[in-house]
Amino acid sequence: MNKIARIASVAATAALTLGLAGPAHAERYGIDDPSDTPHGSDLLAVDIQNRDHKLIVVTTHDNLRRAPSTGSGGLVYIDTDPENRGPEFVFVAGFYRGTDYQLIETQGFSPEQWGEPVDGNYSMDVDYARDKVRFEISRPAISGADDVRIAIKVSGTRTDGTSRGTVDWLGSRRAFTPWIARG
Ligand SMILES: [Ca+2]
Ligand SMILES: [Ca+2]
Repeated sequence: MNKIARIASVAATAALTLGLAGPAHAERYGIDDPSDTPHGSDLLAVDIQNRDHKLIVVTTHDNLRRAPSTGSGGLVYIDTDPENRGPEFVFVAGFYRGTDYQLIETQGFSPEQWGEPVDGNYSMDVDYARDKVRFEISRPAISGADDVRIAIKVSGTRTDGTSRGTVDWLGSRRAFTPWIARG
């Protein structure tokens, strides 16, 4: 085989590998969300990658700012067990400077159903320039669950100090995405 043919052969093999890896692995789900509230926390898009070793959720918002007065924050509910009604985990996070985040076990959507913090690796990063929040959750932190589906709720504080009218769910209230296969 001459050099050109060898390169072409390698390229063809690489293309085939990528072609097979696309649909069969790395399940990904993306969806836009309309402008629903006047607040900067308003959810505009979500991208979910259920990779083999970690779950990545990236949310896009109207306008995220560092100021604590924004009160911006969100809840990412993770459903891992279709036999058990509702989500099994909730990622609770503030989106302004100085706030913290925590992944918590839960029996459902209501804060009264929240349980203990999860012992595992997870992180959250806010990109104020791009109005994006990136949540990364290691597979063991969600008990090694395979397929997942997600529900997201965000909210903030208005200039009058109340949170009235700032709650925004991905889609409708307490609605989950379709099940997303483990990649
Ligand atoms: Ca929205
Ligand atoms: Ca469940």
